[in-house]
Amino acid sequence: MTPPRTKRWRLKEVPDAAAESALTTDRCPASLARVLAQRGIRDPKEAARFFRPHIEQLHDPFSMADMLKAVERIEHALGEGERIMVYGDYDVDGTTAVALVTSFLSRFSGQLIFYIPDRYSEGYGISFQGIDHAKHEGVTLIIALDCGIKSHDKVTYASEKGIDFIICDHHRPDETLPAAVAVLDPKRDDCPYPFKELSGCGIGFKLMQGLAQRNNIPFAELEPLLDLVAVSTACDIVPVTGENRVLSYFGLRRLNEEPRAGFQAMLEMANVKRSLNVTDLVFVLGPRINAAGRIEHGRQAVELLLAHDKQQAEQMSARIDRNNVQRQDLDKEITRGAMEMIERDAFLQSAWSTVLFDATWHKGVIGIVASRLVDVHYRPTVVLTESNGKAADRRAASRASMCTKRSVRARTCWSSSAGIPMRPVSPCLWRTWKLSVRASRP
Ligand SMILES: [Mn+2]
Repeated sequence: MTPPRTKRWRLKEVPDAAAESALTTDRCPASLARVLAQRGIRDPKEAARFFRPHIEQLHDPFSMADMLKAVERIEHALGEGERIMVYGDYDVDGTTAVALVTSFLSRFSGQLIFYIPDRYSEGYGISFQGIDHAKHEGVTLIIALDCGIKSHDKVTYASEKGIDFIICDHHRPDETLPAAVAVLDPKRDDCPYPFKELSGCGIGFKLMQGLAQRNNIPFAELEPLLDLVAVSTACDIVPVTGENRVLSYFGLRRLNEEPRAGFQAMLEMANVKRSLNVTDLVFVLGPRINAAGRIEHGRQAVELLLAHDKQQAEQMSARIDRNNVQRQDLDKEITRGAMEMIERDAFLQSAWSTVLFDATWHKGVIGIVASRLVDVHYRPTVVLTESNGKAADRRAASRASMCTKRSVRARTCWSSSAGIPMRPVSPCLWRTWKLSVRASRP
């Protein structure tokens, strides 16, 4: 039997000596200078910027393609008293973005609603169901956050119903963009925005910054929103460099000095009393926010983030904490089951990939389980469960067409540690991978 393949460590290159010596001063020892140089910092001035983030280092929101169109459309909607829907995904980036835009716009409009799709019945991104709900509510403008860049059909469907879209996304676009009023996405080829790595919530923030800037609202009034940006930046695993570092710095300060009721309640529930760092956002706040969408509904996370009342926040936070405990139990139990499946099976132990199926596994945690298996076995991993009450038998589970025929949910995890996101398996990928599939039913 071949031993499990282990991680391969690749050491960062030693930076050129010139940068290293330029950075070495009385206050900056050589070891620190080397680490800075490895991060691409060239001189003491850049190092000072790195250590002392300043609001002035933020970029002009109007250098983002379509920003003016987006701001003008929102101004028009506010002026006419149009009903606006703020739409976002059920994960941390989506729910923080929805909370951010909703809380800022609610200062100018009493005609706002927000919408988070159901993880299981609607899935990621913009749904037809969400648009139908918007129509039913008399909405004429949807602001989509952290999603929508590939939703060509949904945007067209909405426009046929008289609903405009503003899309704020940070995922890579297809060759064409959806026919929205404005598409904010620094990863658009034609977007001159100097920083490409904002989170979805970060783009929502830039939109609010643009709106504030054009209406002479001082930056101080946007600052209370930065806690949400910091949490999204940490939990969406976007690099904490450039503008993200500035936003995170001020967001963390806000969280530590004056947390909003929802975060305060979550921190009390988690019994965290010290000052928070970026890692705490990922491991303390992130899983709790996500647990709402995994176990019940992402809407609850947004309601908690928007809460003003301490007592109300505490009640909501307790509920989310119960979700999180349940998520942890499922996670532990399913991870143990999955590990045992591999241990029991000589083939799976020595295979180049891991593919596991169990009809009883909870849909909300199989992605986490897949990443845990990657941490141990370090190979491409697919974890499958059954969805919508349809059975997948042994044979079906070994066929490529399973995903389409049997609506079995799949999550792949090539390597979470390499920073590549998890995404659903397409039937086409199934055919090309030629993975060895082992299915087992309890
Ligand atoms: Mn995101």
